Amino acid sequence: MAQKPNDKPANENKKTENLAPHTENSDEQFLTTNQGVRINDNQNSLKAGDRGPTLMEDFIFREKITHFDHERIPERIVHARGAGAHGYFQVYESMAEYTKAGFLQDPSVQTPVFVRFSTVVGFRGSTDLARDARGFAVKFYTEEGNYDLVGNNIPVFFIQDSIKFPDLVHAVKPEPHHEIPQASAAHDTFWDFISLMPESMHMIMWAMSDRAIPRSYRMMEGFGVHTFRFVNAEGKARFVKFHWKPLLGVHAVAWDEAQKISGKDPDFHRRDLWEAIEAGSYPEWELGVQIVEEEDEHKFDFDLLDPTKIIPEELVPVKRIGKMVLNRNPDNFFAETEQVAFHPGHVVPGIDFTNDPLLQGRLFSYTDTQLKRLGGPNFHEIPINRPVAPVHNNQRDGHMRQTINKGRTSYEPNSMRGGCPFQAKMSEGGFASYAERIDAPKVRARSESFMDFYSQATLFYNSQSEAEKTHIMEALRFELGMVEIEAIRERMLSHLKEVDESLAQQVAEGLGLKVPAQPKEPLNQSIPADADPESYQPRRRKPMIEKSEALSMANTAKDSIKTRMVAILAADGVNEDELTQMQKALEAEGAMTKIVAPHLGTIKASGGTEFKVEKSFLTGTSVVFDAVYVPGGTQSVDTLLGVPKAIHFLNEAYLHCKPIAASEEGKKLLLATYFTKKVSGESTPVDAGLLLEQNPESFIKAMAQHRFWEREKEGKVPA
Ligand code: HDD
Repeated sequence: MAQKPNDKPANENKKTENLAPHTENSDEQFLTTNQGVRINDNQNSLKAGDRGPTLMEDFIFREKITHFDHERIPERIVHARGAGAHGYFQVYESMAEYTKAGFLQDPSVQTPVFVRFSTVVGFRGSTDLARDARGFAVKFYTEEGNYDLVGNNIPVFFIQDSIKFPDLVHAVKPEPHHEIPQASAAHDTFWDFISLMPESMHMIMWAMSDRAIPRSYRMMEGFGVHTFRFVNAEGKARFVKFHWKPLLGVHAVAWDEAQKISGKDPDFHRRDLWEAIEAGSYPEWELGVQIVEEEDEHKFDFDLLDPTKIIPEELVPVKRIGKMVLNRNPDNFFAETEQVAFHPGHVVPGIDFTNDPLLQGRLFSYTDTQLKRLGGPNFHEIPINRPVAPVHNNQRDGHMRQTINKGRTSYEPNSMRGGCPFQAKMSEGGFASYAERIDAPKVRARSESFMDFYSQATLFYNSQSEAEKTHIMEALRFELGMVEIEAIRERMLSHLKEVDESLAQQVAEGLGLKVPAQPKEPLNQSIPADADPESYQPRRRKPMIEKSEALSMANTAKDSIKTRMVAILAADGVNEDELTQMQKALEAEGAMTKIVAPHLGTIKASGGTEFKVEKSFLTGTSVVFDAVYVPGGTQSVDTLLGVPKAIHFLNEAYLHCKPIAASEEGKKLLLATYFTKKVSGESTPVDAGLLLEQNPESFIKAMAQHRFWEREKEGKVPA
């Protein structure tokens, strides 16, 4: 098994070894052509005379330019923008009762993984902070072959059948005539489509929630979405849903903040992931499973095969079965993150599919897309895609074939090679599909059990905290506000009414519309031409539960400030004792601090020590920090009082509901802000995120809360 020998660095494993022969390091080396010929002049092309034309003979020039001309490959049609990392997965205890998957048996085994996080809609060069679902794709390099869990940070999907995927993606991508807007669903074609697809309503609730603007890839959940199957060594199958639970909790930024980050640092999430790993603060998730016995398949008020539904954790608890740690950044973005090819159909013995019609379609799409994107059928030979398990078969040739297959036979059965490579019995690890019994007519149809479009959208909405509900309402006002065609807005209001009357009402107010009493046209237009529309009408089932705690981010882990970024606003003369006391206390809890000052270089503290300035008010911005601290020192505070951007920094941090701390003297700067009355105590209630004395312990506690959304009710901070 892929166990890590003790004498190796912790982030080396069998996959690192597998990548090693393919890596290149130019240190101390001569520059050469691709043929290995050393180059003597890389500055000038070969010419007929020093002012003459370039000669065709110049093989160095030709090779260099030709390669350059062919550097680009098609980006992914969805999930084009992403960031990846290496790591490992380790199971807590054997899962043999449920699955024979080798990597889920032995708690002493670390299985190498490569993970790629992504936004869905935007192009490769777009922004990380778009309102969007995030891809969460994990490749496990197991001893039995690669297993890919290709999920999202949202547990449901927009559509129930893959045949609608091209329609969905065409609708959400920039509009075809002018390619506007970038990385955004806030436009007519998307909402036109959605307003005619009631099955998307549950996903829409998630996409309009703060889940769609995560604080960090490291602070989001992941979901396999579909119901899969676990199969044990006795051949017994059970349904399973996969979850990734981040140990840092699930946290988001504010929408205004997300929009600003998109301008100030469009690489915010990939930078955050990279820097955390470089700093040794390795991101960690627990893998959770919800297991359902086959005989319980029809016990729920929804269909387990419907990818627009969750199994509420109250009905089937999530059992945490292992941990994933990301501990190594890729060496080369293109070679690894861009060329990695995921596929929900990459499974290992012990894990199998169900008939979820979205999953079934995905099983076709992913290989097909890699053929186009990576240029041919040998993409599995690209180093990042190679399994650590040996590969032997009779597939041959094709563009860019790397493997040199020995021998005369490339067919089976054969006698000339004693039948090799030979089939494996199930007892020898051979994959055999779960023998599900199917006896049904061949029809183009959708099961009536998929027709409950609104109950779980309502369940999600009802499970949100007050602040989260407000954010959903505001997101809908924003998105539908960007839509130009009024009929689309109205259709959406009709759907929202089905989810929650008061939500529809509030959104309607923002749009200056009335919630339609009766929709003008049928809201479900995904009906086959010859079908009886009656059987495609939405039907509400009585929900088994009204609320689910796990659906609200307000109930997430709030016990750590590890890797949170704190801005320390300071200038020359800053109170050295206060500054260092706070810095030490925060860093001891795993937070990171950066001094933000009027200029770069260094500042001289009251005790004479020079402190490095990480950001000036020009290069730094409050939106990339989690919290702000203002130490004292008369000279420092007086200087900052004369810097409007320092005041803006604080106003903005306050607007985005972040914890702010100041020492007794630092408080003077806070009195110059828009929230001065809160600082002077003239206005109540007391803000638990505003710490007005030098008290690292309280600041740490406040930071662990992440945000103080109740401030939003004040609604008048001009930042
Ligand atoms: Fe997909 C990429 C996740 C439905 C077709 N998908 C892609 C990636 C993720 C997902 C995370 C990026 C992988 C990477 O980082 O390289 N997709 C999902 C989830 C879905 C889903 C969670 C619903 C549950 N996808 C889906 C459907 C289809 C596709 C229904 C088509 C029938 N997805 C693709 C694709 C992509 C892709 C076109 C684009 C690039 C790629 O595959 O490698 O084949």
